Amino acid sequence: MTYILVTNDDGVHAPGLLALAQAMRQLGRVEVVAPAVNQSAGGHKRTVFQDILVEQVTLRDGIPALAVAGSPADCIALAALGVVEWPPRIVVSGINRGQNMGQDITYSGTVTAALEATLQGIPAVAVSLAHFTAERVEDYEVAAKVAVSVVAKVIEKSLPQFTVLNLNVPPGPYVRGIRLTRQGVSDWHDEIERDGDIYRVLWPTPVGIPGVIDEEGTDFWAVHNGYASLTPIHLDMTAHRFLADLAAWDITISEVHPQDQNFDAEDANLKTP
Ligand SMILES: [Mn+2]
Repeated sequence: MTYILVTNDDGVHAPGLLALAQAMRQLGRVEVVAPAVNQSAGGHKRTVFQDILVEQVTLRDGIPALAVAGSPADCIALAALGVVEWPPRIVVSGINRGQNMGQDITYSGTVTAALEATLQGIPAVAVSLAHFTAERVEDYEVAAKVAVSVVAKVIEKSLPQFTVLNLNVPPGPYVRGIRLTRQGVSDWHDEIERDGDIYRVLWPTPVGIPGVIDEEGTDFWAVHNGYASLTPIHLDMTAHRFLADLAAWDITISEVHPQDQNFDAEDANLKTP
């Protein structure tokens, strides 16, 4: 039996999660562990110094689920640490209400849940629908079908270490196919409002996909052109192409230590975490 863990960042009662959980039942046994409330744009947050409440809930079609008072990454960590009965063979995160492309993926709880899964040694796919106002389960059905094709292949092939797949599906109803893409560049313009001491940062409200640099071969380009976009993402965030330039800066330091006669450099090194 293939155990599939489904999570999201929009919260356990989001329509995209229900559509995804229903579709994944074609591929194995589905367990749902998801945030109790919307955690969108929460990034790769983990709860480590506070208690985490986990409650049994029932989704609209009767699927049992665990609602976690925490982040998407908390959900994955809890599952990997034994909160679910069986170790998940794969994690599928989504279907997010709205795309997760370009550098927005570092904000995305949908994507960071997948990143947490690969840290825990579980292959993972993040799934997003490029439609910020999709409220009905049916709105997510096409994206769920695309996800089934991708997830079935990942179950067969697995994924390299620290590597996840980021799937974005255009708002439909037709999807022209799937394109392997690289991460593009998003170019949002946040705005701020002030009311006395209260500041309100307004996220851009996208109509379509504005404000992006729409270069061929990117995730944005594919979705703009009616294709599902599949981007492999790796957790090695080193800017490899910049390393040689940085070396040419020739940053050096002389030995650094406190001006304390009793300072024991060897002892200090031992205590360095
Ligand atoms: Mn979200």
